[in-house]
Amino acid sequence: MIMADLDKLYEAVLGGKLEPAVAVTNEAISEGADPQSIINEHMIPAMEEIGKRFEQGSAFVPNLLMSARAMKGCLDILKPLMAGSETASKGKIVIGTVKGDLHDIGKNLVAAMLEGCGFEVVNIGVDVPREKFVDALKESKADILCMSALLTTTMSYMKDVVDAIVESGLRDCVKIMVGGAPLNENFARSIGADGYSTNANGAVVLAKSLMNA
Ligand code: B12
Repeated sequence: MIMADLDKLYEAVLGGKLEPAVAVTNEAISEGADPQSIINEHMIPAMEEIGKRFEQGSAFVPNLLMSARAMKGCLDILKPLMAGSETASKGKIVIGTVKGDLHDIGKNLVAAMLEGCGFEVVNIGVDVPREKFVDALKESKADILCMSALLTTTMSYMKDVVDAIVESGLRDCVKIMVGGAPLNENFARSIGADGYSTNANGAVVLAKSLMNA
């Protein structure tokens, strides 16, 4: 029985209040709450709401940053609890947000879920140029590359990265997955990616199917 008031977690992430968000998360975890449900049912809806308010002009960049900080604080607690739930590695994945783009909440969530579901994940951060993606793939010998973009102005850079991978001769050794709010299936296909998903759960399903393909 979960006694922790998870509505307060929603309010804390929405209000950008790190300490209360972390406190409710810790309480819920100690009572046996499922990390994935905490993220999907309380934290993501709060980020969606702050995004909506930002679009409507009733929230501003500092609000977004505070909410992002609260979300990250909770994710740091939940991530280790999701990892290692399955033992043998399902495959190796390099993940990064493309050049010019600093959004990393969604990417980190995808990375955490993939890790939690048995993939080995190399997270190479944000604002990643094409050479760095190629180098990371060479170094890690990853099976899958995941790219994230949250801006309409940066999503086109994904094509540059795909081209760089083709030029480096690695295209046949790696599957490419893309995601981020402004993307869609058609865009993913048009840049030559192997798959697209709108969310972190879908990313896991897709990665598993690409590994079996
Ligand atoms: C938080 C936020 C910020 C924070 C980011 C903090 C951080 N550390 O990430 C800060 C304040 C820094 C920020 C800055 C900016 N932002 Co901003 N930001 C957002 C906001 C509100 C939420 C994004 C988020 O975290 N969502 C929650 C996560 C969980 O969802 P997600 O990222 O979509 O990820 C999910 C899926 O997309 C998918 N996914 C994501 N990546 C991948 C990868 C793969 C491989 C797969 C399969 C799936 C997948 O799975 C994820 C989990 O389910 C959005 C609004 C929105 N509704 O999206 C605006 C938004 C993206 N930002 C926007 C803008 C304009 C900016 C700024 C230009 C603002 C400014 N004037 O300074 C700057 C740009 C900075 C830069 N160069 O990147 C616009 C973009 C508009 C556009 N069409 O391009 C948006 C849409 C807001 C708006 N409506 O105006 N932002």
